[in-house]
Amino acid sequence: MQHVGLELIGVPLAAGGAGDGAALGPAGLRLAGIAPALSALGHDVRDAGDVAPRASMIEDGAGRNGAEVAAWIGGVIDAGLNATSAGRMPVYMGGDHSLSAGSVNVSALTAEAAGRPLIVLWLDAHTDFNTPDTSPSGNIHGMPVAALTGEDGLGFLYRGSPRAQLRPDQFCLLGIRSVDREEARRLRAYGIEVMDMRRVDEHGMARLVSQVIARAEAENAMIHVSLDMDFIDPGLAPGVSTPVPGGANLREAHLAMEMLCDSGRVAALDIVELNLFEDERARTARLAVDLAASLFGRRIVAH
Ligand code: EXY
Ligand code: MN
Ligand code: MN
Ligand code: MN
Repeated sequence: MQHVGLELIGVPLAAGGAGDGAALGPAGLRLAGIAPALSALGHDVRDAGDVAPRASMIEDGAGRNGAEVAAWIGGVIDAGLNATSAGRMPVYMGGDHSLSAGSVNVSALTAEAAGRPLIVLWLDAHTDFNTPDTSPSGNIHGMPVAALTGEDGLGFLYRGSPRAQLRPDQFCLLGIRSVDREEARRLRAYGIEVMDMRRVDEHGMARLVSQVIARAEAENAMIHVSLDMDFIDPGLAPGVSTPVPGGANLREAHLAMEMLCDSGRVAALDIVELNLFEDERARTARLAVDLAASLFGRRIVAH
């Protein structure tokens, strides 16, 4: 792949998730060697350090820890725009998945400024399309897709920030196997594309990822890759807060990354929901680094 400037942005955010372990995610990715792994592929890698939450004036947030999550998302948007305005590609190291309400917004703003559409490939066990009204837990990491598609009850997350318009048809959710009842009803009503694990089983990962890339080619779109580590089967990636059996296997996950790399359309990467408290001998942290390496050009053999 073409060598690019990559900007590592740590987001030690756990307030949007279940439990506190996701706050150690950036440290885990750094210790597992994400910077040298990407540098070894020829990229110019800069570690911007950890995001600072914005001083928040919000008192009327919703969901659990709403005001705190909003402050972090403000910090994510500032750091992401700082990277993209300097022509660097952000790699957001979470932290829980609520951070993607900010990171995907940055990619959409950046694509908009370049006159390009954006497609969001959401690799996850969950659809993250709850709202404060439908959520069974109140945890905002189960809501970022709703926030990004303009759900009224989540606009507070963007107060004080520029905000892009994202339509439901710009999202493709892949690897899904846990959807709440009301969430499922809303996904259908909004027409969001859900490629669940049954579709992976029936059609294979290659065909599904090809479809996403073909659409991006037809629209000349960029692709934001949002990788929730619970996308992968918990037998391989136990270090997550909300494991669901029946996930992607090792080769399916790497193949998706390799194909996305070859598309030349990746705009940004989120690596989220790594929870070191739940990990076993750092295998999930190491797997996350290996998947990032596949996305940025590592190959078994050169083709
Ligand atoms: N759907 C459940 C909820 O909203 O509480 C679980 C969400 C888990 C979200 C993880 C990060 O992808
Ligand atoms: Mn998620
Ligand atoms: Mn998830
Ligand atoms: Mn799609």
